[in-house]
Amino acid sequence: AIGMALFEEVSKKSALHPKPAGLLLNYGTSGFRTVAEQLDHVMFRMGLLAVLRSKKTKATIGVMVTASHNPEEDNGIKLVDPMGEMVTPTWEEYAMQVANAEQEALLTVLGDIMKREAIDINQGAAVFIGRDTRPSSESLSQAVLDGILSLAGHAHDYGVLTTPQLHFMVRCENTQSRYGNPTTEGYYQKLSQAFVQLVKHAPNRTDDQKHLLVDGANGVGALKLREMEPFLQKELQISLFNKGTGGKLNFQCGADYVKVQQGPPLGVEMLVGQRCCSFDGDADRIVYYYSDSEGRFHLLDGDKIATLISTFLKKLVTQAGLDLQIGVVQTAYANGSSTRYLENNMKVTVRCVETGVKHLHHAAQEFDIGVYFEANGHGTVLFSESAVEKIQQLAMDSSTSDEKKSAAQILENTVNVTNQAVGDAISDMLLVEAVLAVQGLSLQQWDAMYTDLPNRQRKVKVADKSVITTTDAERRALSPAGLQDAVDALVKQYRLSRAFVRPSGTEDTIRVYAEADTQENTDSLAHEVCMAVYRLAGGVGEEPQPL
Ligand code: G16
Repeated sequence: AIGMALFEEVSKKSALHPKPAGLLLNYGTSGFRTVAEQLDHVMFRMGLLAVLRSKKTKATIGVMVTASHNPEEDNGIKLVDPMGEMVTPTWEEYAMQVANAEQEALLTVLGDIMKREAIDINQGAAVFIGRDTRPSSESLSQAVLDGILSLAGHAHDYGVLTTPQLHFMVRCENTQSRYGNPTTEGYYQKLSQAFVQLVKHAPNRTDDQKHLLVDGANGVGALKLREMEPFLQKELQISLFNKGTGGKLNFQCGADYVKVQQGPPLGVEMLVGQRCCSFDGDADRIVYYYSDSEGRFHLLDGDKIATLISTFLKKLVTQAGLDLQIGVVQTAYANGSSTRYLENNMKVTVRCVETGVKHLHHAAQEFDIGVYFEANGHGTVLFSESAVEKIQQLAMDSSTSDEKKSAAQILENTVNVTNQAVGDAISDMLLVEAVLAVQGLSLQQWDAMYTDLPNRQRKVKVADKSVITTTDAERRALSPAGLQDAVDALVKQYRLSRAFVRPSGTEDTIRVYAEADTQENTDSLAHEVCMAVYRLAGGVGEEPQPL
């Protein structure tokens, strides 16, 4: 009887969030993502689905309203599972069924999922909601709330949060606060305490060394960083740009812009050699950069961050005498030089998986310490439970040598400064800053660990991006016929070259990646691959032009 009444409520409320007939959306690399106007029904329905997921897992589930690096006009939604990780693949499938059901079929689809998953309708449900600063996010998160309440779920709306903060809250809640307190204050406290402890191992830092320029992409990261500053006890002195007070979100600024353009964002006044970083629109990505005395721009992307962190961790693990396997997980976008450096110089295991944090996170869980980063700056470090226990025991062991103990204490604080739920620009920033400080490394020294191969990312518009399918962690195209052969033939004409094409899972476009011995050759390879995509995969609009 309870079930019937609830279903009537859902039916009534869903009529207020009608689905445009015929509209079909994909749960992509990181949830649903499209122009904000098309998303109201998706939001309402994801509220419903989050309640079911919560009943199923008997835990709090997260919903984040954001389109991250996409233009301000877009929006999207990400579902967060109990440990703060991305929702599991079977439920991505359900998410698509629920989002795409025509109005009259919605209740049947929900009923089927409940049957398939043996969900008890009387089980309680709780959902945490967060949203970014997009103008459309407020009303869209109201729609999520409507969905949750119409299925009688309990909702906690955090309002504006970074995506990683929402993931953090969910993990804290479901570990009964062992991971931290599920409040913004809890987040600031946990991360900054660990950071302050870490930089104690680097006494006498000058003001210059504590100074960092941050491009907030005109998004939520800027707001939250300002809130966090007092907790950092002046150990980090931040000059914040693109704070969102005037400029447009992600427009000519932010991590994605800087990575793709390989140049500085608008609105940041950088002096020669100054340490700068950019967040993206929901603050789950970060890249570093500086400009040298000849005015050359140097980018330190996700690959460089992964290398810096894994080198640091390996040194500490060795110094502590711990037997822990460190692995690095990358995607096809990882610069060839970074992979070679990690394998040949660092002697760590490297794995390559498909684009999307969900894939990297999963692969990183197979190591005692799994460092995962996409080249675009999305990543974090995962420490297995047993690794954390070993580190903690050693840090407290009074019989151990000072050297080992100090290494273990640094490792322990490294664990605590890291947001293990998901890649997090703020947490990654603190981690990088601490690693540089503790090792006394300058940005230039970090940059010199290896030299990136020249690389280029481009986009090609096609009529239907699903005509391109890929295999081998997206490094090879299976369809359309002839495309991979064409790419192979082009790659052969250059030295140290590599290229691949794949459909984006967040934008309506095909992405093209190329690298080769010189920037000129890379650009020409990238252009030729774009032309092959345009010709063989149904390009629309103007032909790709050489850069
Ligand atoms: C999202 C994903 C990332 C992915 C990026 C681009 O980032 O979380 O893992 O690399 O999209 O994906 P694609 O090439 O499929 O469009 P964000 O920061 O936009 O959430």
